[in-house]
Amino acid sequence: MSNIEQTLSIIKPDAVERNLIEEIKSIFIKKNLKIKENKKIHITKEEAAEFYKVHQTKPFYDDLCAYLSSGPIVVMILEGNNAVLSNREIMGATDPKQAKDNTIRKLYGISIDKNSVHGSDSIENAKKEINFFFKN
Ligand code: IDP
Ligand code: MG
Repeated sequence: MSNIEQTLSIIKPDAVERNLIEEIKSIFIKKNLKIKENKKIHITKEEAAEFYKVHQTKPFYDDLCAYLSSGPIVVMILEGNNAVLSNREIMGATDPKQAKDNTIRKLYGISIDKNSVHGSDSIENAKKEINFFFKN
């Protein structure tokens, strides 16, 4: 049975800087996730802090917010069967060193912080994150 969901994906500054936008998009498309919305933006550190506020108690929070706002990013709504989990599988583990072969983070991630992509971790967070970037 199909279970069509939407999730939020971000191509992070390290990947945009290395001109990996089209490669990464083509991986989602090959794996049957449609790119429903897509925009290249450069957010402020304050916006990054709002987006990542679930991590505000973590020791890496400040660096994380500085990083996400350090250069252009591409934010996308991906849609497809079990899109939230499917995107997480396509991305691979947070730390590229732990990520499985052929995942985006294994292929392109540089380090645990410069790990090339973000993906929502639940349906509820996907809704919040989509709304954060694509509210009208
Ligand atoms: P996720 O991106 O795989 O969902 P989260 O645990 O939600 O991973 O962490 C959000 C982001 O924070 C990660 O993608 C990574 O860039 C960064 N991060 C996570 N853990 C660490 C760490 O231990 N040191 C530095 N950065 C980290
Ligand atoms: Mg996360």
